[in-house]
Amino acid sequence: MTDGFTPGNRDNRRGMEQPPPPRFPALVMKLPDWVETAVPGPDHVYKTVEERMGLAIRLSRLNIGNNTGGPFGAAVFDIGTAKLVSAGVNLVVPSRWSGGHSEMVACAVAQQLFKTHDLGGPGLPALELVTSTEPCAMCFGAIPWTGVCRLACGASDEDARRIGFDEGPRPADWVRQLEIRGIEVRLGVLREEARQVLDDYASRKGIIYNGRAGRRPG
Ligand code: AZG
Ligand code: ZN
Repeated sequence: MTDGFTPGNRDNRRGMEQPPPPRFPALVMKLPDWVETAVPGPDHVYKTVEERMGLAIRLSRLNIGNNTGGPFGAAVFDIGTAKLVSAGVNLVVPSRWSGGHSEMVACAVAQQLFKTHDLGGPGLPALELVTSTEPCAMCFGAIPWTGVCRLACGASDEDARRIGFDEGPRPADWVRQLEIRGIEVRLGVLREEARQVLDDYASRKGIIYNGRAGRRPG
């Protein structure tokens, strides 16, 4: 029914009532199209952690070059085969999702591929998350929930803060806290190369998208 003023849902061609549009939008998240062509084929073996980090950094650089998000890239690898499982880039601004950090995106894509929320679940290979910058407080909290069992990081939290990102209140013993939960952590892998992407983003005046535009109360 319509009130005669507001456009209704009547399909005039068939004279049939259509269901109202959903009140809440569906959540759809998609990697930028360029990612498919930016990664080597599925049989490529990433023999070293530096090679795996090289891919995460490459994703971070291409993300700013293509204007598809912030200066962060991540990837999930099968530890046994050393092959790529999934890729992630920062999608915060284009997806209008504050949680769209590269680590969360890479894990979410892996979870869709394996059809489970738990990447440490039965029958799954052991998985490593490689991120171009150390996880922020949000991602630190979320990583144990993803089910990965290894984490490798490039640039440091300090490198990200230096260009203005508020990485949140991560505990000083965050590495130990992950290790207690069965996640082996490696820091500073190709740090200089990873930091260069952050610095380039800052020089180009890329958006620093902190919550509340970085305003403090008061
Ligand atoms: C971020 N830090 C990391 N490590 N990754 C992202 O995608 C981020 N976005 N903002 N800070
Ligand atoms: Zn994060």
